[in-house]
Amino acid sequence: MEGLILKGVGSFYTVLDADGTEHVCKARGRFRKESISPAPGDRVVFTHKTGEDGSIAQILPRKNLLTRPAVANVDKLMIVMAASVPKPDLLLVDKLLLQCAQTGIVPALIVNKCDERERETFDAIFHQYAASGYALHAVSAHTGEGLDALRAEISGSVCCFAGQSAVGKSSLLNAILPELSLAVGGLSRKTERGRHTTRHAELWLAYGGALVDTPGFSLLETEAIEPEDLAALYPEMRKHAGECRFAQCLHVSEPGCAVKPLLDNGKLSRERYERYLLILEELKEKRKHRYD
Ligand SMILES: Nc1nc2c(ncn2[C@@H]2O[C@H](COP(=O)(O)OP(=O)(O)OP(=O)(O)O)[C@@H](O)[C@H]2O)c(=O)[nH]1
Ligand SMILES: [Mg+2]
Ligand SMILES: [Zn+2]
Repeated sequence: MEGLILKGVGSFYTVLDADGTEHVCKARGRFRKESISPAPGDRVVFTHKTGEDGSIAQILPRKNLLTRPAVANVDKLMIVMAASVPKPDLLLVDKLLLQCAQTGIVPALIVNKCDERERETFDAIFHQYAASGYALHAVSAHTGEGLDALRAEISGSVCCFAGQSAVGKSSLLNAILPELSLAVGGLSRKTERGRHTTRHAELWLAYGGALVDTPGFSLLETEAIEPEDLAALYPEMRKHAGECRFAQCLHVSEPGCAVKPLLDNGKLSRERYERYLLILEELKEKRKHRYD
């Protein structure tokens, strides 16, 4: 029979069948040998007998796979940040956006805790991503601000919520789906960081699709990016890259570059460009080591 994995704890998986019944299943040893593990979001073939644990026999082909934690077949990645604390890590946000661009997962930027927005943090996020064209939502799990727009955004797709610990991913899911009562944590007063309240990725069917809560960051399993290909993964740079004098322009200091001038007319955020340069250096370093 075919089913959908909702969650996995240890070596036990909860599989939902077409009738809406949940079955606890173990994965067959074969998967471990092939070093592939079933993940929430996987469509699987499984067998079961009354009174016994079921058994996952086959994982159907995947569209994509997020890792740390593993989630399969994701349509949209909701990248959640806080408008107050913890302070957003925009380098990580940019890296997640790049991985989405590589894999075709549609990202949306969600700025939560807008009820206690700190002007600088909030404005920085909106200014730096305005030119990218990515969906950008200001929300509050506590007051309900922006949640209707967020519901419309997630409708009909498998949406994975990712982002630093304590930005309010679980709180948002609780607010969107009143029947959920996910555990919500707090910030350590000393470090202003979260404590990883959510331990496992878990999937809930909702709004004609599914919502996935995750602990902390999900990084995608993607191919290495060649430095020359990096800018094409930024929507606001891609639009102009063909206008540079050199086809291989990295938009650093080449003459006749059509991308760098965008900084002066506000069509490219300076902060996001500075982080582009950092990532570009990282990719060049990585390539050096790959061919060492
Ligand atoms: N002011 C305010 N606080 C919020 C909001 N949403 C969540 N919080 C608080 O932020 C803290 C962390 O919330 P969680 O929902 O546990 O955060 P999380 O992203 O799921 O964290 P992990 O599971 O550790 O990854 C809790 O103290 C929440 O009450 C909000 O909209 N406004
Ligand atoms: Mg959580
Ligand atoms: Zn250029």
